[in-house]
Amino acid sequence: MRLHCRILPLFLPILKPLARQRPLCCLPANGRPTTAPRLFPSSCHLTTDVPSSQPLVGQDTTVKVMGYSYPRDDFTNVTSKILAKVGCNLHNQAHHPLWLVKERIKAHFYRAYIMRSGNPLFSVHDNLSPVVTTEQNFDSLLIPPDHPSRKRGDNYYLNRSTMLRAHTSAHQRELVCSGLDAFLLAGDVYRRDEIDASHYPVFHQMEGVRLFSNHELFAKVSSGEDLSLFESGGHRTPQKQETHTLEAVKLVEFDLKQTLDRMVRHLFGEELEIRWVECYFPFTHPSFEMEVRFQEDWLEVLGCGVMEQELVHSAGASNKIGWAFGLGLERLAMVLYGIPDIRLFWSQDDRFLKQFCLPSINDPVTFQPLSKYPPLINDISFWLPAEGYTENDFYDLVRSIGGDLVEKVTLVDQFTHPKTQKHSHCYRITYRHMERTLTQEEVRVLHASIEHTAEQELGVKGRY
Ligand SMILES: *[C@@H]1O[C@H](CO)[C@@H](O)[C@H](O)[C@H]1NC(C)=O
Ligand SMILES: CC(=O)N[C@H]1CO[C@H](CO)[C@@H](O)[C@@H]1O
Repeated sequence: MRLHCRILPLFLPILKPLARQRPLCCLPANGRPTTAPRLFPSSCHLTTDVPSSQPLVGQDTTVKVMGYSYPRDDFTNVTSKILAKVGCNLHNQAHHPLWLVKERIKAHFYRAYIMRSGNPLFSVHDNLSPVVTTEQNFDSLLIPPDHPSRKRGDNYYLNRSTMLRAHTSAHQRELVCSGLDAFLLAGDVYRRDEIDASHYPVFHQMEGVRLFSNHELFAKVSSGEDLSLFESGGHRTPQKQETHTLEAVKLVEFDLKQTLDRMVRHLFGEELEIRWVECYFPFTHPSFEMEVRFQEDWLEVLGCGVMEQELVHSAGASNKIGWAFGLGLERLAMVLYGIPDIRLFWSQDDRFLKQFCLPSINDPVTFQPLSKYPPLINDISFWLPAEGYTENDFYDLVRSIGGDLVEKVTLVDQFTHPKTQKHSHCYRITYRHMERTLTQEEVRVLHASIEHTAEQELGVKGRY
């Protein structure tokens, strides 16, 4: 345990190396998948039920999540549809494509980085609660109090000081604090967002952190004992932070890029074209994004950088320097397995899941599309209230009522009335069920409920 840190409750199971895991194949001789015990609530599936008339968390004075009640306040904006996803942990569901990507990354790190004792260097944490304080999610990462990423419109708050984490980086400081120098962390993250084939308000991330002492970093450099990690009186430049020496930063940056290069080549193959783009994060400097060449395009797959020393210092590891990276598991799985729509990850359809029951996690597989059932498309137009309306509020409301039956919502038209100066929006909602054909009647009921609730909750005035 590091000095100066509050002691972490030991809810961080250190997972066993891969060799101890149960066999990977879930296809017995007769070719039918064994039904895994359903450990998660039915709301973890694609939502197929009829619309509920009370879409938003009701008038309760508390919000219940994972067996704990949080008093509501003026910041609370989590919906019951979102709360129902907490605890699903798709990344821990054996043979799920998100689990496959996580396991492949884990196996790679376990095999490629071994300590002298023979144990894996990186520990893996994939069971931390997604309920975090705003302090963890923002302040611990040096995100300023007025930073736009804190907006209520972009996050799910339980109350003013508690939220569903918006990124796995929310745990960096506490894990470093608990004494870890090298770890991977996977988990579900939550963001209010638009709705389409690549955006879903719940997704999964994997985070990696590695810290070095003076000795560890310079061990391979001749006369390395004369070099140091830190200097006083230095300046912040595009290459480095004020407290770091340039030689230390360059070695950390090299190790970071080499580690991630090896990881993505392990996933995509040696031939992969990779490029690094400089970018900005409040909690790393210098910072980079990795892009890979995929189907004629450059695709951003992860963000990373040299950890801000202030963060490392506040976690009680002042004598070390480190790197951190974060990646989206859905993004990687969609590319690796050719999965076209992010909502498919929530499918419990055997025709989807069965395709990922591979004898070995490294076996290549390309998703074969389920037959697509026809969409039903309905428009909704309304006058906006004079103030206080945001598009994300409407997306969230549609998601709350329509659940996964909503494939897409697009703003197709907007105009301002020349006389009254009132604004009007028209949205096109595409409804589609992944597993059967929707009826006009089902969609009519849903659509009417969206119209009605939008008037009640958002103060809009229907134009139908
Ligand atoms: C939010 O809820 C938590 C847990 O009940 C509580 O400890 C905290 O004080 C609440 N925050 C605010 C600002 O009320
Ligand atoms: C359900 C709920 O209260 N949602 C709110 C979440 O936060 C946004 C932004 O402030 C509000 O507009 C929503 O009404």
